[in-house]
Amino acid sequence: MAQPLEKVDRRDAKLALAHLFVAFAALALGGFAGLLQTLVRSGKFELPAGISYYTILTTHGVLLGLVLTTFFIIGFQFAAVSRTTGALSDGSRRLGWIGFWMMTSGTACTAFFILTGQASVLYTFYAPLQAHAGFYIGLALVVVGSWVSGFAMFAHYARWRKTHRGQVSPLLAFMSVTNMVLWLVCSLGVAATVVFQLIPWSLGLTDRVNVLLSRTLFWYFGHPLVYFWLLPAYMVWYAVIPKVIGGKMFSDSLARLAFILFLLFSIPVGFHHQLLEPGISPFWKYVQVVLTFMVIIPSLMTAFAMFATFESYGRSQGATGLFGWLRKLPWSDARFFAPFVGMLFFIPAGTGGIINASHQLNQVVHNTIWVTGHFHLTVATTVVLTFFGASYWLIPHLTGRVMTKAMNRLAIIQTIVWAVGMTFMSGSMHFAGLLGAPRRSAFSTYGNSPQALEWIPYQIAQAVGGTILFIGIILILVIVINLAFFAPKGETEFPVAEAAAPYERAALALENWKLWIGLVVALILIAYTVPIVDIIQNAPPGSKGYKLW
Ligand code: HAS
Repeated sequence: MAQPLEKVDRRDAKLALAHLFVAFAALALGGFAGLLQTLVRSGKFELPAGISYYTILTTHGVLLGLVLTTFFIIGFQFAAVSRTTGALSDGSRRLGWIGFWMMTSGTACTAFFILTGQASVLYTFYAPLQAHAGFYIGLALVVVGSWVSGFAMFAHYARWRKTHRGQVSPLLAFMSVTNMVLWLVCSLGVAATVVFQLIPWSLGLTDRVNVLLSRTLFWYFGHPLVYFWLLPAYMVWYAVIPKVIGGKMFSDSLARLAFILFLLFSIPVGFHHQLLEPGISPFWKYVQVVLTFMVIIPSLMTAFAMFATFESYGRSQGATGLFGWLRKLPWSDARFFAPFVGMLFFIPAGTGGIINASHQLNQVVHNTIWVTGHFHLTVATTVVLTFFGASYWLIPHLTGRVMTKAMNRLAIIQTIVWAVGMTFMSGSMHFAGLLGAPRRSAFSTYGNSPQALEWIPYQIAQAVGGTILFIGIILILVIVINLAFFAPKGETEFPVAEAAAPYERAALALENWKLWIGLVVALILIAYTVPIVDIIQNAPPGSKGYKLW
């Protein structure tokens, strides 16, 4: 396998850093909105100046779910490809900057319309709720900008392969490319509904919208979106954490296979978000639920690989007994501790996902705040804690600084604060959801109905958790600002692990993109063609737009 390069090129570092700064700015603003939401839902606090709950809920979801994640991921991936396959060419870097500015101006446009109360349609922007056209146009710019960045990565990877014929590409580059292929294929769905349905409708060019079609196109994008968030966390788990703990990666081929399985199975499954939606035949829901259970397999493979990595390392250090290896792990190193806590939370988070995907159980939890609890464990804990853990080496690597012991200690405290806050908030969301508390709703006692009154203590616990989490946001921002501008100058490693078996050579077939993309297209056509034709052919007249805020 080719020797990985040691450092990210300085010009690529700037590009990556620019993305990370926007991501953390989104975290600051979106996190503050989150704090306000939990306070409002406790029933003990009202927003001043007539600000709508739904305005801050939209701000929170868009900035954290869409902006923080997309910017962090693209910045991280630019750094990863530059580190492992060499400096970007001038052309690719220019494309990267064009993508960055398109995404940033799109975000500014969307944020303007949300903050001025003209787009309180939440992050899923379900029709027939209708936002100002500027909201959709801004989002379209973000998506197209991310494609431009994706093309920059593809071009760089293609150049590397041309000059390294017959070689397997470095793992992090392979993973970044897989994630961008997944993103490109799935975001075609959201681009289609935004460009062909929602923008003309919000501009008044069309009067009515096919609601079911727009939701179906949204979820064609919306579920793979969650794996677009998850895969960079898995990149850190597979390719970085083994090096951080001083061990080796369990298997390079297993990691690649897991990523290919995500590419294949994460897209044709959107109906598991629409299991209670009328207008889609139960047969097609069943097909997509089966495919959903397929996409659980690569996560189970990842759990296996992580356990194997940790146990092999512990045993190599002389650990004995069933769990003796746990004691050998570097608990005081925040680069390991934060992602590890993320992994731990993924066990209940993933279990919750399997419950959601089970058709009958979905009837109990759908549209309840249980689902909000589920995604705060998955994306807001597993993924985000891993991103924080990665920032502890990535930012100083890119800025030419080193993390001090004091900052490392603060990062450990930050992780604990996050875990405690999320246990309160997400735990009570799960319980309240089981008692029927709805999601996407402001505080209400529903005319003091006894059932709604049961939810109040859980909503207060959510506010307690939300407040603790906000302290966690302040802590991470202090650390990030320190690492970017104030930490002592020096060299920080971008850790990249070696495979346990150095002679292991991943099958070149895993990089046969024609084969994998062909299979992806075939699976999508099987899962979606008949239902979409049906949704279009048997469509009701469509709906006018509503502005209910
Ligand atoms: Fe989900 C709804 C099903 C994973 C995010 N999900 C959502 C929404 C979001 C979201 C944002 O089927 C709400 C969307 C909205 O606004 O309406 N989800 C699943 C399934 C999985 C899953 C089957 N979701 C995720 C991930 C997300 C995410 C990942 C973000 C990053 N989800 C659903 C369904 C709904 C849904 C339905 C719709 C519900 C409804 O009705 O609206 C699976 O991918 C989960 C598989 C994961 C595992 C866990 C493996 C564990 C690992 C950790 C190992 C630990 C180690 C450390 C090694 C099987 C890998 C241990 C060490 C020790 C010492 C113990």
